[in-house]
Amino acid sequence: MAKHEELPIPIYSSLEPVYGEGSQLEEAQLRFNKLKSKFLEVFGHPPDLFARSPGRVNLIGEHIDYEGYSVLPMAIRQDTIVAIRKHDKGEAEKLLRIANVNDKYTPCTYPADPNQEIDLKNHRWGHYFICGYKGYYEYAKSKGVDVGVPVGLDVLVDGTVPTGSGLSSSAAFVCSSTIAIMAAFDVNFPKKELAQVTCDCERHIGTLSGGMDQAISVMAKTGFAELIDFNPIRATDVQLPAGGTFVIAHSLAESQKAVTAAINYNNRVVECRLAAIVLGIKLGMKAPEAISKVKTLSDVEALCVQFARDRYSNDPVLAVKEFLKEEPYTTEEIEKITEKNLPSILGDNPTSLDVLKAAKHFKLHQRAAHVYSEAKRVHAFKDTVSSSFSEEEKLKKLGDLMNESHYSCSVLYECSCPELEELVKVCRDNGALGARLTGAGWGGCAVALVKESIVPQFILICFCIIRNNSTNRGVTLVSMFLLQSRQAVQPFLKSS
Ligand code: NG1
Ligand code: MG
Repeated sequence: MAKHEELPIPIYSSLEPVYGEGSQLEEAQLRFNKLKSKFLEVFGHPPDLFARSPGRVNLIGEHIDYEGYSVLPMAIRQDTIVAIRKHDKGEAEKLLRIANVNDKYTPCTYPADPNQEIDLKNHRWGHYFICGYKGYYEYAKSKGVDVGVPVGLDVLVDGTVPTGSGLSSSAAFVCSSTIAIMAAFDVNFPKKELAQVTCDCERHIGTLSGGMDQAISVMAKTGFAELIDFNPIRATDVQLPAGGTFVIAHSLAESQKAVTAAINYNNRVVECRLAAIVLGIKLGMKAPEAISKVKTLSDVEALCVQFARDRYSNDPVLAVKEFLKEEPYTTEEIEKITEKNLPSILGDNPTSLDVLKAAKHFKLHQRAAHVYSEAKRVHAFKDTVSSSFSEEEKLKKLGDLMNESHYSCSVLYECSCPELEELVKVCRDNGALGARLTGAGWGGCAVALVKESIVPQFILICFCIIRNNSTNRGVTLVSMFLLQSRQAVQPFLKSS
C-alpha cells in the first residue's frame, strides 16, 4: 500500500483515487480535517496517519463465499477511516484507546496485547479494531517480521457505512484498522495477502465468515465490480453494462449479525457443513472420511455432478434432491448417518457448538439447494455481462438473475425479513429490472437494478410508497435510499 502525501498527514487507502472532484473533494478534505482536530482534542496529539477502506454491495452470490464459491460485489462510496498514532516506546501507557467521531460509540480501551482474547459475550464496537490488531500480529509473525514489544495506540474511527445494513461496515472497519496498523508499523503486505489476513482475523468476532467483504474492501477498483474467487483469493474486474444503475435501499431493519450469529449466520454455515458431510456419505464416502475431509459444499460438488451425469445433467442440485430430504433433520437423524455425534464432528470450532445448542433442527436440503444454484447464478451473471447481447437484453437478464437470487435467499436460505420483502416488492413493482436483498440479510439493504433514465422517479416513487405503507402496518419503516452507483464506486478518497 503506497502512501499519499497530499495532506500533511499521509493517507493509506485500499481504493484509488483518494479524492473525488469538485464537491466530493471538498467534502473529503473537510472530513479529514475534522478527524484531525477531533483526534487532537481526544488524545492531545495529531494522528500519524489515516487509513481508509470502503463498504460494499454484493450484486449476486449470497451466502456462498464461506462454501468456497465465487461472488460478485462492488465497493461503495461509504467507507471507514481510521486515524492512528503509535506511542513511542518510552511512553508508559501500553493501551489501545479507541474512540469514534460518532458519540453513539463510546470509547473502548484494550491492553496492547496481541494475544488477548476478544470477549464474545460482551459485544463492543471496538472489538473489530482488535480483530485487525490481532490479524496484523499473527500475520507479521508468520512472515518473520520483527514485531518488537507492543506499544500503545490511539485510534479515532469515522465510519459512513450504516451498521447492520448488509453493506459490510464491519469489514470496512477491520480492513482500515489492519491497514492503519500496518502503516503505523511501516510494514507493507501485498493486497491479496492483506485480503486473506483481514478475512481470517474478522473471524475473531465469532462469525464463521467467508472472505467476500474483506476481499472487495481491499481489492476493489474504481469503475468495476469484481468477481472474487477463493482458495486462493483472486479478483477479476467486471465492467457492468451501460444504461443500468444499482440503487441501494436500506430497510432500516438492523441486522445484528455478530449478536444473532448462533441462530442466523453461523447456523447456516453449520447447516451447509452438515449437508456436505451427509451428501458425501450418501454419495459413497466412508463416514469418518467425510467427517474429516468435507468442510464445505464445494468439497462434494464433484461427487454430486458425477451423480447428475448419469442422469444426463451436470447440476449438483439433482443429488441434493435425491439424497437430502426436504423435511428438517433432527440431530439424531444426522448422527445416524454420520455415526458420530455432532458436537464431536463440529468440535474444532467453539462457535459451531453454540449453533448446536441453539438449533432445533437442520434444513440440509434447502441450504444446499440454495448454495449450488446461487453459485451458478454468479457465473451466469458474469457470462451475461461479457456476452454479445444488446445492453438492453443484458440488463433484463441480470435483473432476472437478481430476482432468482432473492427468491432463493428468501425461500431456501430464509435470510430475508418482512421489511426486506416489502422493499424488494416495491422496487420491482415500480420499474426495477431486478431486486434482491444484499449481504447477510435478516435486515439491512436491498439492491435494485434500475434503468439509468428512470432513477430519480424510481427513488421518489418507492420512497413515497414505503412511507405510506408503513403507517398501515403500524411499523416504522422509512426506507433510506442510500446511493445510486453505476459501474462501481463513486470515487471518494485517494488511495494507494
Ligand atoms: P454482511 O452482510 O456484511 O454481514 C456477511 C459475510 C460475508 C458473506 C455475506 C453473505 C462477514 C464479515 N461477512 O456479510 O462473508 O457471507 O454475509 O453473502 O461475516
Ligand atoms: Mg459484516
